[in-house]
Amino acid sequence: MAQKDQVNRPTGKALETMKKILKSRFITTAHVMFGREVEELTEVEIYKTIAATAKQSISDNWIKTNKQYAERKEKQIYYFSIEFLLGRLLKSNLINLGIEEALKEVLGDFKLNLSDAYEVEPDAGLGNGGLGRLAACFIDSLAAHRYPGHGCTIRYQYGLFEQKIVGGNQVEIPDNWLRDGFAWEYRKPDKSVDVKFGGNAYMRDMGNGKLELVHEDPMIVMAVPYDMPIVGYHNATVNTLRMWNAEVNRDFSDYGMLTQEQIQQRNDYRSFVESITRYLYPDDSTFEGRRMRLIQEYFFVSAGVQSIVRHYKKTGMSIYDFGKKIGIHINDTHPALCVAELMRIFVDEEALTWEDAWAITRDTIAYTNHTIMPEALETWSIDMFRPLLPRIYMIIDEINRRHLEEVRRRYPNNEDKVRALSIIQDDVIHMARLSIIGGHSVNGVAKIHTGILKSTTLKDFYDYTPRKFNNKTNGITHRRWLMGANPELAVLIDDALGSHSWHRHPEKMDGLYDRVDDRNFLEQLMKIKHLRREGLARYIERHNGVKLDPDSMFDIQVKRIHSYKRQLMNILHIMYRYQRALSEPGFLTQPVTYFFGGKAAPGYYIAKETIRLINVVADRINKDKHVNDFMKVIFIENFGVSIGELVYPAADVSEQISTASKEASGTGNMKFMMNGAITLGTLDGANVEIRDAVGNEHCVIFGLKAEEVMNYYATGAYSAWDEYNTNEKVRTVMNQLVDGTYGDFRSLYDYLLHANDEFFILKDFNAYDNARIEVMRRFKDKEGWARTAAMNVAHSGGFSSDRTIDEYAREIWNIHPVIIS
Ligand code: GPQ
Repeated sequence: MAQKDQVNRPTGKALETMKKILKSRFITTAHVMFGREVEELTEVEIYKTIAATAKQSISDNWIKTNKQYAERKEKQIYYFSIEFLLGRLLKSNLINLGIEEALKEVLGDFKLNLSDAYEVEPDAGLGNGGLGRLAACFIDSLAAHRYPGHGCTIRYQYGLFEQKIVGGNQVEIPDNWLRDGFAWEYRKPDKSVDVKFGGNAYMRDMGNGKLELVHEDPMIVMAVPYDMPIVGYHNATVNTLRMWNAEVNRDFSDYGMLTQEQIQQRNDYRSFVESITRYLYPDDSTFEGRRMRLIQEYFFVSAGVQSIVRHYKKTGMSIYDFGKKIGIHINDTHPALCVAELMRIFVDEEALTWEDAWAITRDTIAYTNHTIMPEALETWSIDMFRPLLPRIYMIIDEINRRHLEEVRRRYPNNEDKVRALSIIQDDVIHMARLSIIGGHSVNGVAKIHTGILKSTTLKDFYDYTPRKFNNKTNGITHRRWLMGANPELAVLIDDALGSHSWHRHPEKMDGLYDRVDDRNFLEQLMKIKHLRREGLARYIERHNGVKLDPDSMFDIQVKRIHSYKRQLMNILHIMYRYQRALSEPGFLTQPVTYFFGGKAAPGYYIAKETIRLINVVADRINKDKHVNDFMKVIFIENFGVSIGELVYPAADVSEQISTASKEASGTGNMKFMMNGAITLGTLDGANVEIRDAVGNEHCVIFGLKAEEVMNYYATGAYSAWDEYNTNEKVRTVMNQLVDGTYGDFRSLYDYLLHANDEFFILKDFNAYDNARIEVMRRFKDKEGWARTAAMNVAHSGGFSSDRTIDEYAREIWNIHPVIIS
């Protein structure tokens, strides 16, 4: 980037001036918002006053940014995602604005503590896991690198449920995150648009040889946008995340004139509309096929696309240049209807020819795939789809008809190919196929994942249009996951590199490579790790009532609970070691604290039983004086972004143990590595690239390879029973699931044996055992371990989403940094 980095931390006179301005704004804001002196504010009011003070540093740049993008007719990117898992925003906004230090001091003058205020903010939990958090990291990096790139999503009234553990079981509590209002949003009712559902759509002959669309009796839902500023890091860029809310489009107060039936209809309509944006669906990587989910998808797609076209037309640019000036990125297939909605607007409203509309649409759209798991792929039955979205169905049908004509020209007399490439097959609409056909780019999220898409999952499409396919390995924003979550480590890196430039150019972190043999540096790094373990231990003592040893090895698996992620293998292995420890005194030599954290989808029985097993085993072990100095097991309740900020920096070992081929990328693996944990993992997702970056000496890899897994699936040659019968370690712990040692876990036993262990937990068990022994062996060598931690931090710059976003910008979107002045 051309422009020189600005100074990060103001000092001396500049700091004094900044403090003065912030202080007077802070006092005035308290007066204006709450009619109170600062000393009288409640906790929530303090938080809100700080947020509003920060907003005053944002708004000028936000207006400027929008104005300059428009004036310069810059190409804009819109990242459509049904989830944005933002977490808390106050701290990251203050860091990005460069006013955190100054505000801390201003608050100090009032005997207030900034970190207390951070804790008051609820997480914006508008996502389930990796996919939603990726979107949040991406918009941070877009703004940091001054790209004209925005987000588009749903403003759910309730985010992902809050998890409570009651008697070992997960209980779901609604996440009423908007209860006290959301400080960062701006309602823009004048920018509302109408979204149509149902009714009757057909083409009418105009008499002059022209056909015209008629859409009779649709139900109209008003989409109202709420905009959030996305603040660039120490620059003047402020992009926008637009969140759509569903509302009734008129105010019905004239009940007196209506019949009972009409009143009933209106009430039904109102309750339908109000339910559209009420809940985030809590399923991660699993397709549920619920009608309301399809309604949500079209709702935010239609609202988002309509508002983009409306805004574009205001700039006066030609509709034929739309694809050169606008990019729409669809994050997985949930926003795939962007393809059909763009076509609808171009053909029905802008009167373009089908051919022109299609060329522009494909120029505009790009798609990211996030999984190869068949149960996650979205397929809507025509029976459900057509009555709900009649015009959109007609358009998809026509897209497919023309597409298949082309397929038949390419592959004459090959109806197998036609079926495989058809968007609609057996009365079902395949959303991934629509996304591929309707765009110019398809990408996977890690090298191995993209490879599998090309060779297996999407092979027919790769053969058909190989040039559309490309890889973009995921990344995470190091500003939140390192600078925000582990400030002492950030300062250590600043000092070691003698510069702040890695804050926006994370690849410069590899300069730390020069320090991995520097004793003093390693000592400080280990001190910081200790500090973070103490912090997590304090949190756990408060929440779980269990006292932990901050000198023990912290071995952590935090992520959604899912069979393929194999939390079950982890806890079975802990059961195995515990059982050995009881029968062989002296078996345990290395104190280890094992942590789990993550939510299960409410209807996912095996995942919920896994949580119960972890909690029952934890309770037993934590109360057993025989082993207590050497092992403890902790289930961290309600894992999410904010708790993650406490957890990742405290880890020594990062558990990344998914069945090879199943985890598309993983991003938690990157958060751990960046904070100096060693990866204990399979060759899956981005683990492969982490291994390539740090080398085998600085991670521990085990288990079946992706090809081996896929071979077993293809040949059916794996038998869980054989594994059970021939492997004593496996048999011992399996039997404990049903012999009463921990109560009754027959469902897990049956899942592994009778359902043939679809994720090879028994098969990989011994390899996992050896890998864990290897990790403990390495941990005992304190110097070697510190060096490994340093190597992981040093090589983590390539896993910043800044790198990922630069690649998207260059290779998919064709956008450039815009310097706001
Ligand atoms: N992912 Cl399909 C989700 O979090 N939810 C989903 O519904 C699907 C994928 C994850 C995927 O499992 C991880 O491996 C990725 O790192 C993440 O998306 C972001 O790409």
